[in-house]
Amino acid sequence: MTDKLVLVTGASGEIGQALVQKLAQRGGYKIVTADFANLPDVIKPMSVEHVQGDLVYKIKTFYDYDFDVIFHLAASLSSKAEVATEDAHRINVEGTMQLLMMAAYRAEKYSKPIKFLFPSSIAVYGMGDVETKRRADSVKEDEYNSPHTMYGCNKLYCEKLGVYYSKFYGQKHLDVNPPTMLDFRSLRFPGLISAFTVPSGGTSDYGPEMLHAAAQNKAYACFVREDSKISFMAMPDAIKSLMMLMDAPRESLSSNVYNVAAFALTAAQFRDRAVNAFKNAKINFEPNPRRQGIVDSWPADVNDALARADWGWKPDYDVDAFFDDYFLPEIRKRYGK
Ligand code: AKB
Repeated sequence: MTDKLVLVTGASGEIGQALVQKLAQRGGYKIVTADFANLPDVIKPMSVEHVQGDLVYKIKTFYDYDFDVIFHLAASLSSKAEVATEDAHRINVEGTMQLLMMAAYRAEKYSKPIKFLFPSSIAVYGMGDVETKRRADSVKEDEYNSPHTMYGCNKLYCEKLGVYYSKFYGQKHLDVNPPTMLDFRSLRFPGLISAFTVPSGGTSDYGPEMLHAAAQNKAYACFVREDSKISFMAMPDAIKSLMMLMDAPRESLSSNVYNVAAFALTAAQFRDRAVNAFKNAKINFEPNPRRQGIVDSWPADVNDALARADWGWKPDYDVDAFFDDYFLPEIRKRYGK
């Protein structure tokens, strides 16, 4: 069987690096990567070609490729997007729309299905106020869809664009013989934590930043209050969910968009775990009003019952397994602690 041709945009980012490694390890894929930045050395040999630059201006390049699967990971994350809103809109919305158009065009022209995997986020939710967040606790996909951030608006709109291009573009659903599909599948990720990379530009970054700082004996000033609670997930589980959703038979999917969850923690619980693991950790709390507001607008937890029912989603790492079996052993190797 010939290898499937896969495009991974945002390949140099945290999810991108982990995903490219997983695809290469599984085998059966020819991986084309794209990113604004160079490819990190660790994934360079796994990419058959790297397209470097701004996706919006590079899009023409991709019309010549016969992709089977597209993972569109490139994005400007929530904190960065909030200070550079127009830029974020261009990267997050314009880039996604261009890629969806290309995929829809090729799927129809060559009568060949293309899977389009899109990481969305808990940022699509907007809880209104802290009391509503506390009362709601864990939210379902169709609840509280009123984002407070540019990034959240971008992600929610791109979910809708994905559904539009896969189901309604050209209003062909009225045809007796509908055209071959652009098969759009999206996951709403919580804060992700990798033992190998650190995020930048996000608002859930206080979780991984705190842990990586503690592991290196560096002091850390957490930019949200101790009681701030959102859901988090180990990077290997994020990659597992992307692979599971890619593999799921279309007939089993009752939705285009799924929550995935693993564990929800307050910032104080993170601190306690960090101090417990690294006795010299120095962590204090200096809330930044802008970033605090973003975290307050995100749900304390998400309900992922739909993903569990439709395609058998289950994380490998709950909070104890995350620390004991993944993060701490890996980080101790990395920093020699
Ligand atoms: C961010 O903080 O912007 C991201 C996210 C939760 O989507 N990590």
